[in-house]
Amino acid sequence: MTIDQKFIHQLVNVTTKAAIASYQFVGKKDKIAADKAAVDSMRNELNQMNIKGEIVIGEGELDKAPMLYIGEKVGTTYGPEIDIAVDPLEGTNFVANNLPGALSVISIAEKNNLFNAPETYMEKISAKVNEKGVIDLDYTVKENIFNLSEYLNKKPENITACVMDRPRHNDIINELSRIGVKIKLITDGDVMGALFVTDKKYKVDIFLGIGGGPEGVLAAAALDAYNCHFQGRFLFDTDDDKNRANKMGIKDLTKKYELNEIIRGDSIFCATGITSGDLVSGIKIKNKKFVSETLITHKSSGIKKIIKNIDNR
Ligand code: VTB
Repeated sequence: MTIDQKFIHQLVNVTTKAAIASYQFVGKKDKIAADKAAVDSMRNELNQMNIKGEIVIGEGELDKAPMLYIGEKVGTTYGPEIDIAVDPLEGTNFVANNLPGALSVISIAEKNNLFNAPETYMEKISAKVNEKGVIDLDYTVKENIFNLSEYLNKKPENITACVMDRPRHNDIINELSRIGVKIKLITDGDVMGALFVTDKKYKVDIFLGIGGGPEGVLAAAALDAYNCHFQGRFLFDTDDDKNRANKMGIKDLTKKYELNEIIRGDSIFCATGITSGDLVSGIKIKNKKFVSETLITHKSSGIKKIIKNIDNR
């Protein structure tokens, strides 16, 4: 089974509208209002789609409503059963502070093909490698870099690693520096960070570190279409996290997931820029119209492209 291509433009519409809604808050120092605008818009647009949709990766669980919460049903119900992962505003700090890289992101897969996980941290690694055993979450930083260096036929000092700038990554960053790897530090937005490995133009060979689990699942959806390697390991630190994971049917809390255990079968991924970043341009206003860019991937048709959209409001 595949997901009908007609859903691509409907999803581009969903993330584009959410991006425009959030754009009104660029530089306004209000993360919550920016996020709420994106969430409200996304829910409204999803509810108009002819799908029987369920949010499996969202912003928290039921108690955190009015966010798009895990388990929330969306769509008219007249259509296929679809699992949905959303990050209506990825990079709330970017919008609040008018910084590059804010995105509105969604991914869909057929029912039961998208990992159902609570909102916790995830240890992640990605690279444009389609062989097993080159990079692995269980390897040391050094092993990963040396293996990748051999695989890419590139000296370690010519390899670039993208890491989120967090104290928890000090050991990774120090080790990368010791080996002489070039580091690309990002302040937030690790969906984008993980996707930098998809194309040479971003000049990133490997992405690693701990970030949001939902962001990891979303990145995996796009990486699948690019035939990249991705592994994720959820980190369930508190008892509350562990109980929620158990309730969701996750038995082994320390399991390392391969990309095809996180997302299976066909999928669509859309990310629309809110503020301009390396991946896509942000919202621009030209002749009173909103111009946006969206990165789209559709696994079964092999579509991987950035499209421009002009919103006639
Ligand atoms: C990331 C990143 C987000 O949160 O997953 C991160 O993609 C989670 O880590 O853009 P921290 O708690 O350390 O921030 C963001 O930075 C913000 O939602």
